[in-house]
Amino acid sequence: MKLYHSPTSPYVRKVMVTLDLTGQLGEVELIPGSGTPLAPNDATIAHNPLGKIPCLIGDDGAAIFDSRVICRYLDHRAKAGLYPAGDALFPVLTAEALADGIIDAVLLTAYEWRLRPEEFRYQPWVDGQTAKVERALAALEQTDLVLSGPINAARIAAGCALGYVDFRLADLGWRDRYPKLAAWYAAFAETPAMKATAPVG
Ligand SMILES: N[C@@H](CCC(=O)N[C@@H](CS)C(=O)NCC(=O)O)C(=O)O
Repeated sequence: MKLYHSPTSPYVRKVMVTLDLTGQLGEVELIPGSGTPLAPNDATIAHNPLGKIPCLIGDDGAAIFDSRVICRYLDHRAKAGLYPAGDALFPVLTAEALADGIIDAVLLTAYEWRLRPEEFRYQPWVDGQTAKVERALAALEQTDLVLSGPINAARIAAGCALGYVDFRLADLGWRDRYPKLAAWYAAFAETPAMKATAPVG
């Protein structure tokens, strides 16, 4: 397999942690693929018209994209059980979507200050994205399938989302407001798969 990759993308991190936890890390070649809406990456676009990473080239040579689809493919490929069968699947998918929504809001905020010229920045829009992060963190604080029990895809996504909050919104100070989430994350962030993929920059 090939993975269009960036060391700072939290969506790519979800895939890397899933590869590691399912014993498939040695089966994938990493290819630099990062771009932005203003500076798209041609190599990524050749496989994903949206120009977004992660994008995986699977066993049959076809592109698989969106981190949720890739993580589910890898789980299916390894029969790892990160996505439970039956009715238990849907709370995990919903909690994964909640964590991904945190990443979406933080990424949009980061794009605002990294890509948008200063005279076009609109603070109420940034505040709206930050409010989404806050509400989603409050919901994760109440999400038992993230905080305890067997490992699942939602927990991986939540770990990558919190890592990205710390990376891009270091001043948010979320730990005091969400102590259960903070205690869980303190331990999860120290696991080998998370330590090996921590964003640097
Ligand atoms: N929903 C997608 C989001 C992927 C995404 O937005 N990736 C960013 C990198 S962190 C990207 O490639 N952005 C480039 C762009 O938007 O043009 C997923 O879960 O994979």
